[in-house]
Amino acid sequence: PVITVEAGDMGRRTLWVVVVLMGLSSLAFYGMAFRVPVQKRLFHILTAFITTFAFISYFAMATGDGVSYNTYTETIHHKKVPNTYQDYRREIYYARYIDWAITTPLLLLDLCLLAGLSGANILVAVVADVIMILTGLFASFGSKSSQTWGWYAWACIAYLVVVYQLAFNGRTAVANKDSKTKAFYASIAGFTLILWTIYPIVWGLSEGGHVINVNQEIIAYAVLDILAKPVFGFWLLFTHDSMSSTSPSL
Ligand code: RET
Repeated sequence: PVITVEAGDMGRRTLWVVVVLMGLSSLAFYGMAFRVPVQKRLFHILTAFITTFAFISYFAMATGDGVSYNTYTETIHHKKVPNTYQDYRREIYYARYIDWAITTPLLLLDLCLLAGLSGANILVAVVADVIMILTGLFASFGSKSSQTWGWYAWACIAYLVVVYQLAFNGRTAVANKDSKTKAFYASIAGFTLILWTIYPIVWGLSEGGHVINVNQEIIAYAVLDILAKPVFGFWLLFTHDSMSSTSPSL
C-alpha cells in the first residue's frame, strides 16, 4: 500500500492566512506607490508586484491548485523484519516555485538597485537565481535520492552565485553611495541572506529528506515568505521614502 503524505486542516488554514496577508500588503504597497513622486516609485511597484505574485500563488495552493504528488520509496527498519520497503506519495506545492521564479528576481532587483549594482552583475544575480529555483523544482520531483540531491546541489551552487553578487559586488557598489544608504544596504541585504539561507534548510527537511510533515512544511515556508516579502517590503519602502538621495538609476 502507498502512504499519502498531505496537508491537514492546520496547513490549509495557514495557506489562507497567507493569502489574506499577501493581499492586504499588496494593497498597502500600491497605495504607497501613488503617494510618492514618480522618481521614487520603482521600488514601490517592484515590491507590490512581489506580494501580488505571492497572493496568486498562495490562492492557488489554498484552493488546491498548484499541487501535485511525488512518489518515492523508503526503507523502514523494523526490529523483526530488517529491510521493509514502503512507497509514499507526498504533496508537492509546485506553485511555490512559479512564485519564487518570478518574485526572487524582483526581490534581487530591489536590492541591486538600492546598491547601484552594474547591469552585468544584476543580470548574473537574476539568472543564477532563476537557475536556483528551476533546479530546486526539479529536485522536488526527483524520485531517486541521487536525482533529488543532484539537482539540490546545482541549486545550492547557483545560490552561492547570488550570495556573491549581494555580499561582495553589492557591497563594492554601495561604497560609492551616502552613509545612510550604505548602512541600510548592509542591514537589509544581511537580513535577506540569513532568511534566504533558511529556505534550502527547510527544503532539505521537508521535500528533500521527509523529516517534517506537510503541515510543518507549509508553516515554515509561510513564516519565511511573510518575512521575505511583506516585512522586507515595508522595511524597504518606509526607509526609502525617508531617504532623499537614493532614486534608482533606471
Ligand atoms: C531551494 C531548494 C534547492 C536549494 C536552494 C533553494 C533555495 C531557495 C530560496 C528561496 C527563496 C525564496 C524567497 C521567497 C520569497 O517569498 C529552491 C529551496 C538553495 C533561496 C525569498
